Order: sequence, then structure tokens, then C-alpha cells
Amino acid sequence: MAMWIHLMSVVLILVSASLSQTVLEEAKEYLDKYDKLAADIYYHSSEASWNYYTNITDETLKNMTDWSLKESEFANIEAKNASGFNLSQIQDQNITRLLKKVMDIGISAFSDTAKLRKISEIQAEMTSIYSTAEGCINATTCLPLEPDLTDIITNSRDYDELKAAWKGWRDASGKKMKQLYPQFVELLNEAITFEKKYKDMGEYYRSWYESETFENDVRHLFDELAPLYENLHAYVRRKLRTHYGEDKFPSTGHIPAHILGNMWAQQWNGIYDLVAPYPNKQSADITEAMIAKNYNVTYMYQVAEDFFKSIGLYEMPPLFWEKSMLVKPNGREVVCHASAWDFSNGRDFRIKQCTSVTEDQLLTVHHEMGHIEYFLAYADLPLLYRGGANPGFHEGVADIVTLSFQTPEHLNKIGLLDDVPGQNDTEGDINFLFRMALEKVAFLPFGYLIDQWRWSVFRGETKPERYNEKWWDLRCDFQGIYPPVERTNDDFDPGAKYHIPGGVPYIRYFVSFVAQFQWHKALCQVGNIPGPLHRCDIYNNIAAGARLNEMLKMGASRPWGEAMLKITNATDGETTKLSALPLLEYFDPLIKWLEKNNKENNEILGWDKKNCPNVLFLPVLSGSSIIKSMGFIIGAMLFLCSIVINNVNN
Ligand code: BJ2
Ligand code: ZN
Repeated sequence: MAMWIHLMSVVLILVSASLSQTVLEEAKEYLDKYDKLAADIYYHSSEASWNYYTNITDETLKNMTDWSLKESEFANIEAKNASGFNLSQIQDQNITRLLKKVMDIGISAFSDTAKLRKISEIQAEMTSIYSTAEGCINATTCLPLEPDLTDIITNSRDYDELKAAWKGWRDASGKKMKQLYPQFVELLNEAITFEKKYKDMGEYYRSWYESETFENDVRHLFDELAPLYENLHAYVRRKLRTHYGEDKFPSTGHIPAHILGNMWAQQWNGIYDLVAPYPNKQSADITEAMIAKNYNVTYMYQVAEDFFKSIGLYEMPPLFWEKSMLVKPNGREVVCHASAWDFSNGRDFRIKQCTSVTEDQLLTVHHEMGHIEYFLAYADLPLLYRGGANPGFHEGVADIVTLSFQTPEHLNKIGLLDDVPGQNDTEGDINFLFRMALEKVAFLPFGYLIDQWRWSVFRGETKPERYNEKWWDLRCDFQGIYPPVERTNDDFDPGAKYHIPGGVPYIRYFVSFVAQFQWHKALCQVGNIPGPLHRCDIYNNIAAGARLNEMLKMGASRPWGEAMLKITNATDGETTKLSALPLLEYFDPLIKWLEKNNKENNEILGWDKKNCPNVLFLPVLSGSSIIKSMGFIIGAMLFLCSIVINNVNN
């Protein structure tokens, strides 16, 4: 009997093993087919989007929307097909990960295709408003964001001119899409909750980080970094007060949002000349040096490509040079906001950028090309794995060479800087670190708060009538800045930042600004590059490039903790997690300098988090509540009158 049972179980094991084997083979075959079909659809859909983004017309809009719907329809059918596989019968982790990705289709699962079309149309309309907007700086002059308004905000030192550009841009962009955004939110939430997998669109966006603790983790990182930001803020505020006058600075401690050299006050390197710690030791103006060296747009891309090649990464393929849009064309409307594109066929990768010859644009060229390097590194993986380990990784990779590229040593090497601060030149070193802080530290609260706003909106905690109020609560609270002209809920300032109308989640940039310092530290150690972290340049270092490439080649094939380990492996910062420590180590000499300087000048750190100047958010009364309040007021008045009359009568 026992022998029979034993025999039967052996037979059962063999049968189920061969069944699993068959299911596995079927799944592999299915995924191969999926890959080919998906690549074809994505290629056409990207091409249709490209045609719209580089030529905004009704026709290109319709074509893009049609393709976006075809893509959704395809995703939906395939998600159903993939769900036919019983995942518990498949032992191969890789295959189950791929099948899960086929099934995770976000809003495409929504069965109401008319509403999906509407989502796509609203997003395109908002992007078009943003991209074609011209902000008026006086009664007769209205200018586009790129290059004109950007040029004014970066280079003008005239308080009122800056104010006009700041307000003009918001009136022409965000305000004009105020009615559209609430519909967009409602439709996205309806679409994403259709499957009952996610509570709202924000939760879906956060799911890309494959971590239950993500929201808390970024909050902790932000808290660790906030003291550094407050020191930078206090120092910059003092310098700007001297330049623009005490009267422009309220007693709450906030800085006016329009004088920080950037339309959104997100990075402050544009005003380096006003706030440099040692102005007499000023490092050369890079934009000026670029012009002096006869830089043109093509050369800027060659300089970036040369950096990547020097560390053993990839050269731009022929189609990149043929098909990219590198300058703003005449005679048609385009989306100027820079972006990098993967057409999913392993050959076609493009950048779209209205490039002008400035330092900031040169950094953006490196950023966008960094994205293309990642695309190229994972081009041989299954399509479902062709993505960053998480969206923050894609951004971190995009930025990684900016840390090496901007070292005085490197700028000197490529002829953009004459004087390199020597070993004992503390002042020169602090000037350099300070410039990097204006770019990388000033960004942290901005990078953090954009999705705090968006998540709160998607959760329904912030209703449309308070969209702008919540926005300024966060801007005042986290960044310590205030609007230079009165804001009300009739304005819609979130819409004046590309990623809101564009529907691009933003926490990725916060993650990137933390992670890029972790990777920089790891690569400098792997490359055996001596000296302090902030002066390390990985240019020409094949070992550092190879380590980076190992991580890039993984794409999205494994949870991001493994990608983090791949790059930090066997270095001082070895980890599977995000860590703020390398950023703090990088800025350590500057942190000490800022703390000392702020103390010496009796500068009080921080700002009043309860009061934000210039924001006029009167209680919002809906139609019915106005009637209710009126009723209450009239009732109260009648009551008072009756008391008075009674008293008189008595
Ligand atoms: C200038 C840069 C984005 C980027 C563009 C537009 C939105 C997504 C892409 C993606 C890349 C991908 C940008 C740079 C740092 C801060 C932020 C800002 N443009 N995108 N296709 N930046 O990230 O390159 O190109 O992952 O495939 O917006 O606020 O300026
Ligand atoms: Zn990017």
C-alpha cells in the first residue's frame, strides 16, 4: 500500500513538473510574440506623439490621440491574455515578473474608451496651452518661455522687470488651463480605480517604486536634508536683501519667488554672481566662455557625447543625428520643453530641445543624452524591461555626469575655465561647492513638494477651489519663498510648471537628486579617483563607466534595490536603499562654511510656516454655501434687530 502511495506521488510530481514545464514554455512563447507586437505599436504611437510635439496642429493631435487609444486597446487585450497564465505554476521568477508587467496597464484597463480619449485630449490641450503661451511683460510685449522669458528671469536684475515676466508667464499658461485640470484629475481617478487595484492615480504613480514605505522614505530623506537647505536659504536671503533692499523682504523670512534666477525658483545657479561667497574670486561665466569658444548647438551635443564615450558608454546612433529636433524651428508651434525619446525599435532615439548656447542648456543637453545612454544600454532587453530601475533612476542617470562635468578640473580640461582652485585654495573651493548647491540643494524642496501637491489633489484632500492655495502653502512651507504678486484661487500656478499639464510625475527628480550623489561616490571609488568627492571627475575612467553600465544594462529587470546594490557594491556606500549621506558628504565643507557664516551674521534660519505673504485665499464659498451664509447673516441681523426693538419698547 505504502509503495503504491509513494509511486502515485512520484507520478503526480512528474505530471505536475511536466505541466509546469509546458506552461513555462507557453508563457515564453507568448512573451516573445508580445514583445514584437508591442514594439510595433509603441513605435507608431511614439512617432505620432513626436509628430504632435514637434508640430502642434489639429491633425497631429488627432493622430496622436488615435494611436494612444490603439495602444490602450492593445494593452488591455494583452493584459487579459496574460492573465490566462496561472502564475503559481510558473517557477521562473523572470517570466512571472514579465507577465505581471504585461498585466499592469494603469488607466488602459478602463473600459470607457470615450473617457480615455478625453484624458488624452485634455492632456494634449494643456500641453499645447503651456507650449504656445506668450507671457506679456507690458501692454505691448508678449514673449515665449523659451528663450525670451527664461532669459529675462535668469539674467535681469531689475526687480520689477522680473516681476512682470513672472506674472506674465503664469497669466498666459497656468491660468488658462484652470478649468481643464479638475476634469483631468477626475477622469484619471475614474480610470485608475476601474480595476479596484489602486485608490487613486497618485497611488498608482507611487507603485512604480515597488515599495510599501516609499512615501515615508522620501519624507525622511527630505527631513535629513532640510537643515542644509535652510542654511543655504538663509545665506542667499541675506545676500539678496543687500542687493534688492530690505523692503522687499517680509518679516516672515520668505524670499520673493521671482528673483532666484529661475521661473519656478527650482534651481538658483542663475544668480550665482549675486550671491557668490567670495565674489572677488569669481569663477568664469560659462555661458560667456561658450560664446567666446564659438560653441554652437551641434558642438554642445558632441561635447556631451564625448563625455559618455570617454567612460566607455555609447555613441549616438545615426538616426539620433538625423531625426532629433535640436533647435526651435520657425513657422510651426512645438513643445520646447526638452525631452529624450526611445522609439522602442533599438535604433531610433531622439532628443527634442530648443537648444540655445547657454550654460544651463549645456547641462540639459547632458541630462537628455544621459537618458539616451540608459535607453541604449538596455536596448537588447525585452521591451517590458526597457525602462529605469525606477523613474528616479532614469533621472539620476540623466544627471550623473553633470557632477563630474562641472568640476573646475573638467571645465578647465575642455577650455571653459581658466583658473582651477588649487589644493589649499579654500575660497575657490567654497565658491565651486556653493554654485553646485544652488543647482542641487536649492532643488530639493521643490523636487519634493510638486507631488505632495499632486498626491493630495488625487487623494481628494485638495479640491479644485483650493488648488492654488494648497500650492502656495507647500511652496511657502517647504521652499520658504512667496509670490511677488497677489495670488488667489483664480490663478492656477501649478499649471505654469511643465510636468503638471504634461502629466509627468515629479518625485522622480527628488529621488534622482539623492541617488546621483550615492552613485557619484561609488563610481569615484570604483574608478580609484583621489581627492574629495566634490572634486572627482570620472571623465576617461573606464572602470567607473563599466560599473555604471552594469547597472544601466539591468534596465527594469529587477527591483531597484538590486540595481542600487549593483552600482554601490563593495564601496563605502554599499546599499540597496536610498541614502542622503553621500549628498551630505559631498557638501560637507560648504555646510560647515554656511553654518559659520549664518551664525556670524546673526541670520535666523527658516521662515514663518503659518504666514505666507501675498496669498489672498479668502474662504471659498460654493453657490449653495453662499445662500446658506446669506441666510445665516440675515437671520442673525433680524435676531439683533428684534432685541434692539424689544429693548426700545421696554
Ligand atoms: C528638462 C527635463 C524631462 C526629462 C522630459 C520632460 C518630461 C519627461 C523626458 C522623459 C525621459 C524618460 C526636466 C530636468 C531636471 C528637472 C526637470 C525640470 N525634461 N522627460 N522622456 N527636468 O526628465 O528629461 O525626457 O524617462 O524617458 O524636466 O523640472 O526641469
Ligand atoms: Zn530627465
